[in-house]
Amino acid sequence: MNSVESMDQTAREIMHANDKGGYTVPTHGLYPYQWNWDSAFAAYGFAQFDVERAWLELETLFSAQWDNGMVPHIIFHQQDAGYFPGPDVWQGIGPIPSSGISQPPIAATMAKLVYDKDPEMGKKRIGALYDKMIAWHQWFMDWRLDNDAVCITHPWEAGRDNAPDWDIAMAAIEPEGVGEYTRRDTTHVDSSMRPTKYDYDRYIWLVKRGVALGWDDAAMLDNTPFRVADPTMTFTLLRAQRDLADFGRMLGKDVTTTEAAIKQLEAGAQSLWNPELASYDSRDVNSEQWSGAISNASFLCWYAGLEAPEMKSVLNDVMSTVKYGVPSLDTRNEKFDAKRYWRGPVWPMFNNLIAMGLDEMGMQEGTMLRQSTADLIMEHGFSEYFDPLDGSPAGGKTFTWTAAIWLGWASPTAGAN
Ligand code: 2M8
Repeated sequence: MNSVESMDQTAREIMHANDKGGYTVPTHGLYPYQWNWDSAFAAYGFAQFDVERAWLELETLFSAQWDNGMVPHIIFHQQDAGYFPGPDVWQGIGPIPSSGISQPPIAATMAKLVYDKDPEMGKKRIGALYDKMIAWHQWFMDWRLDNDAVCITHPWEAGRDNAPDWDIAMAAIEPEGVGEYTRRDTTHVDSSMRPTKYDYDRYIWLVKRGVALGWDDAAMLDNTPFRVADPTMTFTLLRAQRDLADFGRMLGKDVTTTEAAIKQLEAGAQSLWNPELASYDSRDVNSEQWSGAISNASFLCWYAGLEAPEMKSVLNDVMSTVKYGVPSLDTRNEKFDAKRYWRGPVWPMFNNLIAMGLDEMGMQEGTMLRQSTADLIMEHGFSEYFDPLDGSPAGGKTFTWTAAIWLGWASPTAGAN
């Protein structure tokens, strides 16, 4: 068994090894670019030993912001043949080559954790980022709402790429004209741990649709084939708006608009309550059907600041079926697949977000989740995700966000420095 000290040391080494100077790759090979929410986690990890570097990570992320406020999900700082689809396929229209969709907005929340490490430095750095965060959050409010819940326009936008939440919407797509392409992910990772060709055909088809429409938000909304109201997006934006409002008050800004958005998103969150499932769920906007999936995103309700007492027994039921929770899909769901990416595996960084909410609500499950995540990483390393039944590591190795949340939360020494 590794010692805590050697684990802390390895985590810092992973962060350094994945640092490209100003931004961090999730892991070399599989993901050779800057990803949006991965970078926010990276900032949190860096803040444990280098607060200056943490702010730089967020500043680099926002340097790719589009004129409409959108902050892209991938930023292609340089070409790399090891990843598909790259900048030539995406044809983003921002200041730096990028993808054309966004990702769960956790940057303001992570910025708050970075700020707390050194408020004096934080006061100097948050000012320039604040307006950019406001513009990004407003872009979600303008273009992504349905019944006041936040929708995704591509499975990659939620960050839970092949989650069953999108199966209905994906089935409605006929991926004509996608043509031949070569995936790179399955040269790095066993294909049984990755999305299928069926998924990729539709991912690429949706990217091509965006390119054909010049990534124009209004045009893309028209007859949109893919629009799913999602707990990941709704809960993370609700939380991020609260944190941004706190920053705004601290900076002496008028936060009326952000406060109104919080009220709106609180109402929107209730439109994700599936009474039959007795859980928060994803809702397909076009077919008006529930996905019927209790996912790890369902448990971000507390992180969003909702009391949600009825979700406590749902969490305990799901946790009782696995050795290491929280599985990305309830094991009792027939689509559960222990190793296939977002259809079953446990993701330590997701646990971190869930536990933040549990802790803030004074629920002891937060401490238990932290301990179980620490055991998982101690025993099985810093992988991208893990089999929740036996802990076997899956996906990419030496992963930035796993190292980052180890340093910031899971390690017994977290918070000590
Ligand atoms: C995964 O997604 C990318 C596409 O964005 C991929 O599979 O190529 C997801 O796990 C996503 O949440 C994550 O941000 C990204 C990089 O770690 O990988």
